[in-house]
Amino acid sequence: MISSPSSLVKVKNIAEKFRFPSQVTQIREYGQGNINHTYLVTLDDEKAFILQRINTQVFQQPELVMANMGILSEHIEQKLQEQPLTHNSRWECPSIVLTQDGADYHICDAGNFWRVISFISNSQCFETITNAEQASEVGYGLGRFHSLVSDLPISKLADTLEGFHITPNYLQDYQRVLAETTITSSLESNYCQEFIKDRADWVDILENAKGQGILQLRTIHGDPKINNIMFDCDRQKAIAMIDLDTVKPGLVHYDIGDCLRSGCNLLGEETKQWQEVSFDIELAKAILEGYFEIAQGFLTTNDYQYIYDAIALIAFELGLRFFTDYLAGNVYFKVNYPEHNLMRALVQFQLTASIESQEKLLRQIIACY
Ligand code: GN1
Ligand code: MG
Repeated sequence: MISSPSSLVKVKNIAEKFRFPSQVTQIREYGQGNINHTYLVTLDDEKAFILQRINTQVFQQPELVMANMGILSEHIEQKLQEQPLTHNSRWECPSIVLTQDGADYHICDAGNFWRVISFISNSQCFETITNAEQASEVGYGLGRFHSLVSDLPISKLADTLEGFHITPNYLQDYQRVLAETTITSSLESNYCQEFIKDRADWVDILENAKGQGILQLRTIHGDPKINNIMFDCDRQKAIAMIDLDTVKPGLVHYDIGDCLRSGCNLLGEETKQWQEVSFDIELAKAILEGYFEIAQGFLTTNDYQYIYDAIALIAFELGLRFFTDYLAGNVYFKVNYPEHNLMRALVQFQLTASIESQEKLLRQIIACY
């Protein structure tokens, strides 16, 4: 979506409410987010910042998102000072830029919620992974993040998005929406319905383990898809995790699953060639290797038992969320055309099927750690 010049002028007026260290020279739309509206703000000294309009339909208490972000960055900064890193040496956490009034967000006249965070300097992200070295860095990045927050008590964080990654709830939503939808059936839609029906008995797997105390809640990122892992432009090492809106109590399994479902799909989640989608086992191996190298310090034996299921489940869950949104008339994820969410669902279901077909191999790889 391209902003019109007049809407960019409005965004510039919003930017003026924040305390940037020098003059703003350029503002443009930025990134591929499905929920918030994101702009890159460049200053006259070429420093960059991210200005975002938070989707308050999704994040209904955005001030809690900002409070979590503040707690998280303070924790990470303190931890890095106490125990400086030896591997990669550079790790950063985006920081909040305050408004002229000293607040961490601004509500504009139209009632929208805006915030500014720093852009990690000299960094870049990728939509797809191109080699095993990069994959291993992605795994390292998630592992480093989890390790840095492993002693951040979950009681300090608000639940900013209730039900997020609770797969059985998404199944219930789907069943309700399916019963009410006015979308006419199609071959693809019928395929999705069958795909979901065949897996309905398995959607509770992580929640049951959580309920039985086998898996425990920890601080998680919530959305560690690979374009949320920043690489140093020169050294090509993972140096930050961005998009911290969904940092909250959860299972690390959600994060591991999300990282692999996005990292091992070489065609990316926006492809229209859904039948060609597959899960690249070599990349999975490299991501897991990078991850476990760090994470074995805090993972328990029980945690390992559920990693295969998490990988398949989070791909399936995202497919279910996209398909439900398609049936509901595209009310949650931004879309470019009416069948966009259907196409995205087909991609995730194809990926799930590919993960399932490689279950034995994946379990063997996980068992090595
Ligand atoms: C959404 O907006 P974005 O791209 O950061 C979604 C994630 C999905 C992702 C799929 C809060 O994230 O859960 O995995 O789309 N975020 C929320 O691309 O629902
Ligand atoms: Mg996100």
